Amino acid sequence: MTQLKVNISSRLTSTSDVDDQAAGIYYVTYCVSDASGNAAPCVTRVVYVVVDQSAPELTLLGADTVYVDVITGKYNEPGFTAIDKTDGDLKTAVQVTGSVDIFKIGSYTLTYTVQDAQANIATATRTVIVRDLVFPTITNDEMKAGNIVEVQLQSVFVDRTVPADNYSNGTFGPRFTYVISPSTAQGDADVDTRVKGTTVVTYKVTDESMNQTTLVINYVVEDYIAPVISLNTLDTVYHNVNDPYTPVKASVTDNLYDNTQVSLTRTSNVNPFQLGLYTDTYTATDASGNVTVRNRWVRVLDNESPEISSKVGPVVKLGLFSNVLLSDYLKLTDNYDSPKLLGDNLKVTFNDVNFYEEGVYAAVFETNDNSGNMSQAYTLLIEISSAYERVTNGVGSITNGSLMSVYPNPSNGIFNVSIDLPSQEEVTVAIYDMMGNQVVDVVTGQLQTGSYTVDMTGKAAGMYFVRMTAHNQVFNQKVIID
Ligand SMILES: [Ca+2]
Ligand SMILES: [Ca+2]
Ligand SMILES: [Ca+2]
Ligand SMILES: [Ca+2]
Repeated sequence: MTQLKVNISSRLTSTSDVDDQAAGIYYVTYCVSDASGNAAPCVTRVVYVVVDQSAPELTLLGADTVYVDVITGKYNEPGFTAIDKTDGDLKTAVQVTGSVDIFKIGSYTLTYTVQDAQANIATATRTVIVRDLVFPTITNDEMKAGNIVEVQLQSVFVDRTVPADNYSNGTFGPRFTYVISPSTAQGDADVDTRVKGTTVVTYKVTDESMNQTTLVINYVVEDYIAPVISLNTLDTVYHNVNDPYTPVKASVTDNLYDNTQVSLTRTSNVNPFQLGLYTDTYTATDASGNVTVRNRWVRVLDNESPEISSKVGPVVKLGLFSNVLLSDYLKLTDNYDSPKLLGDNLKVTFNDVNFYEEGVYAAVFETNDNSGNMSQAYTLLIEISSAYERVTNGVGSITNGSLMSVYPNPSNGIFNVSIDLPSQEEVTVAIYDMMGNQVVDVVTGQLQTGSYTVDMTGKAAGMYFVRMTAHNQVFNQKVIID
């Protein structure tokens, strides 16, 4: 018998409680019967409704591997994105674990994790490498051009070379290797200071990142200490002008060489005949060429006082009515300054000479040289007597005749006497004849300046003297009446 198959799908019925908006377990039941009403057993499908099973998409921005300079560098997070098909932007939900210590060389891993509402997890990692690209340094403050360090012969050698690296600090301590060759057991450069010569030392420092720096120093062992000059005098010496100058010999010592190997020379500009400040300059040079220069200051000075004496003996003998400059009788001497200068500095401290009256008078003088040395006061005695010859080798008086002037002179008997003193004082002016008799009293009183007309038209023609007494001094002016 042939079975006839007929499609009866159209007769299928189903029941369902599926809610695809809510997670859960649902059932769909399918039943069918044929046209004859024969029912087949119903079947049931279990439907699991689940929400979002896909993980978010986590994407790191920037490089997967980031490099940072140790200590000086800084790790800046390049950022990331996290997008979930269901939950949208989950960037703020991303958690980063792990850390970077920029003070420590190494490789650090940062782990980024994000999960959606259904705990679907996404992770990513980034590698941060803290590294040292800076080369170590080697320094020696005493090093000169040509990498030369001078080492004093026969001294104790101290290696002052210092290695350093940026990745060596208080926290970590020295973090490099340091190799010196040649070196001593103590690790310093091996420089023999007992003999002159050059020792070449190589310093090599390598940091943990294998950055390597090399320095070669030429240690030159020599004598660098200059000789010492002793002046054997004070630094400044005083020397009397016009005395021959023989310098005190300086002496020299050296740390290494004896005097046969050290030269000592002197140059000098000392002029003992002229006041001034001079130098003896000593130069010492040892056999290694070390030079010392030292100056002795030499001050040439005049500390001798001038002297005043008389050219004609202790007493100057003059006739009545003599008219002289008393200073002409003085002899002025000094070890350095000229008589002219001493004369310019001459002072009269006392004078009572009256040329119109017999007697023994005195004039006291003193002077000083240009260095300020004062003479002793000198007293010149003047004897005025009719027994001596009248001397008229000078018109005026001891001091400047401009203190008193007579004009016109010669005159017809009428003339003017004018006085002009430095200060007001007791003054007497009178006219005397050749015999010493006062013939006219011109003026007496406290005066400084004044002009007086004298009428002598009634007197005999001839020579007269206008005599002014002021300040204990006598001033004479010859006047002629025609
Ligand atoms: Ca998801
Ligand atoms: Ca370094
Ligand atoms: Ca020396
Ligand atoms: Ca002098």
